[in-house]
Amino acid sequence: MIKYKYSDITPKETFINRRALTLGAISATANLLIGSKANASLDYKKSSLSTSLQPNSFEDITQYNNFYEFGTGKDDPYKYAGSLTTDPWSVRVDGLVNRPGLYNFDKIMHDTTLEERIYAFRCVEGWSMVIPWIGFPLSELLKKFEPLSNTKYVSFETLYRPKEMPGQNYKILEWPYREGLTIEEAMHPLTILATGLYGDELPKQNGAPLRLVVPWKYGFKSIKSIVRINFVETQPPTSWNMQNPNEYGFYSNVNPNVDHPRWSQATERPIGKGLFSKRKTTLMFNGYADEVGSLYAGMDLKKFF
Ligand SMILES: Nc1nc2c(c(=O)[nH]1)N[C@H]1C(S)=C(S)[C@@H](COP(=O)(O)O)O[C@H]1N2
Ligand SMILES: [Mo]
Repeated sequence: MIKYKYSDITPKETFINRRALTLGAISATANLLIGSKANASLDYKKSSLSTSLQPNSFEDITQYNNFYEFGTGKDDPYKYAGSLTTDPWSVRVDGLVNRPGLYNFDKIMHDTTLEERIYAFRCVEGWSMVIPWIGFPLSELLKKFEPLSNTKYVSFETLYRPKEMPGQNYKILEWPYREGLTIEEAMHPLTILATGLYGDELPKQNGAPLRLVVPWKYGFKSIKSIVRINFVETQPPTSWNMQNPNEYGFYSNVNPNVDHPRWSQATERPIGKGLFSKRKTTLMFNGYADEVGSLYAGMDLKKFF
C-alpha cells in the first residue's frame, strides 16, 4: 500500500526547516539526525484504509488551517497556536458509560496501536487536501469506556482557555467548540482520533494532542484539541449548527448534490497544486460512499444535511 515516500513529497531542505521549527536552534546536521531518529522511533503501521491519492506537502497541511480559537485567517493557527499548552492534557469522559472519568492523554496513548491513515479531507468552504494522519480508530477508545446500550450520540468539546486561545475572546462561535456524531458514525472503522501526521506528533495548529478525523464529512466535524467526550441519548448541540442552522446541519456529510445556501458544493479546489490547478468534482461522501453509504440508507439527505 505504500504509494509514496516522504522524500518524494517534502524536499529535504524544508524537512530540515520543519525540524528546526520544532526543535529550536540546532545545527542542520543534528536536525537531520534527530529528524530521522524521531521518525524511526515513532511506531505505527500503514493502514489498508488509506487512499492512494498523493498527500499534500507538510507545509500545506500545517500552514493553511481552520482553528478559530487562534483567529479566522488561514495562517493564524500556524502563527499563534504555539501558545497552547498541550502537556499535561486530559480528557473528561462522562454520560452514558460504565467507566466515566478524567483520562490522562498518556494513559489514552498507552496500549494504543498507531496507524497511518492517508485520507482525503474536504472543507465546507470548498477546498480540499490529502493528509497522512497518524492515529487510531475512535471505536477502540470508546469501547474502553463501556458505553451503555441507550447511547445514541457522542459529543466532543475542545479546550476552553482564552488566555492561550486568543480567538476565544471574540464571539465568533459559542465556545468551547463542540461537535457530535451518532454512535454508529463514531464506531465506524474510518473514524479516527489523530495524534500525529507525516510520521510525527500532531502540530498544535492541527489540533494537538488529540483531534477527531471523520473523512466523509465536511472538515468542521473533525474537532481539534479534544478535552471532553460525552455519551448521550439525544442529538447534541454542535458549534456550526448553533451558529447558523440553515447553513450547517448536524450530519454535514460531504454531498455534491446538496449545495450550501451561499455556494455550490459540486466541486473543490485542491490546495497547493499551483495557481493553475483545476477544481475537481467532489465525490459523494468525499469518496467514501462504499464504506459509509449504508449508515444513511433511506434518509433524505437534503433534509438531514
Ligand atoms: N476546535 C476546533 N476544531 C476545528 C476547527 C476550529 O475552528 N476549532 N475548524 C474545523 C474546520 S472548519 C476544518 S476545515 C478543520 C481543519 O483541520 P486542519 O487545519 O487540520 O486541516 O478543523 C476543524 N476543527
Ligand atoms: Mo472547514
